[in-house]
Amino acid sequence: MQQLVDQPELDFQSEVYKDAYSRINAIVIEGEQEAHANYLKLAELLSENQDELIRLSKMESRHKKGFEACGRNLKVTPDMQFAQEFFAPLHQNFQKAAAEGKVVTCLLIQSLIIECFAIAAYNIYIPVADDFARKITEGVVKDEYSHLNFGEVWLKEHFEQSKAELEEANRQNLPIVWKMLNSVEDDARTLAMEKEALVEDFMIQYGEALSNIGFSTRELMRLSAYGITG
Ligand code: Y39
Ligand code: FE
Ligand code: FE
Ligand code: FE
Repeated sequence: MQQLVDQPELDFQSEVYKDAYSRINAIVIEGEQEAHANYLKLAELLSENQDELIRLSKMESRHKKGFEACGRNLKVTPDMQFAQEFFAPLHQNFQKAAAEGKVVTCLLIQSLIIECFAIAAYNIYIPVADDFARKITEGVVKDEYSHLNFGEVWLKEHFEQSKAELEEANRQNLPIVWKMLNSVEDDARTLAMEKEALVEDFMIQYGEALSNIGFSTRELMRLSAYGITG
């Protein structure tokens, strides 16, 4: 993709860039690691989709390896402690839902919210990434659309009995996403990823997903903006 004319040249070797990358790269590595574990857990909970979910979990492991290579390529050590704290609230909510057998909540957290977050982040990153990371990320983002599709198809097929749990899970988890975005806003900007663009892309992906599952326009507008200002 063409560099915007008013975009200052990014220096991928600069200490400022590498410092921000140590956190963003760690978030992505941790996210892929947790996504791997989450799909294995979903494979346990949804035995009729076991083989497909195990296949998705293996894709997440490959993504993790790819992003670890991106960090090594820039000679950056990922700050995994930061990344674990970053994901802790969503991670805890997923674990709790899984322990209670709440498959719909687990799917909303991983296959809708986290996948839409990943798709938004990777779409915004690709045009401003270094050449090595861009090639890796282009391959990964295609997979993430297929993970989102798994969640959409399952929830569409079980829409009527899932609707109330989806609303409640959205209410508990979407505000966490806005907090997560705020907490990396400065680092993302250092990588030339603007928060406004991330929010916009997330809302488009998430709103489309809710629409595909069966929510009306009115419902999905309310759901996808929940907690964004407070
Ligand atoms: O399904 C997946 O592979 C998702 C786990 C990966 C999440 C990646 C989260 C990226 C957030 C980056 C924020 C940058 C501003
Ligand atoms: Fe864990
Ligand atoms: Fe992934
Ligand atoms: Fe994924």
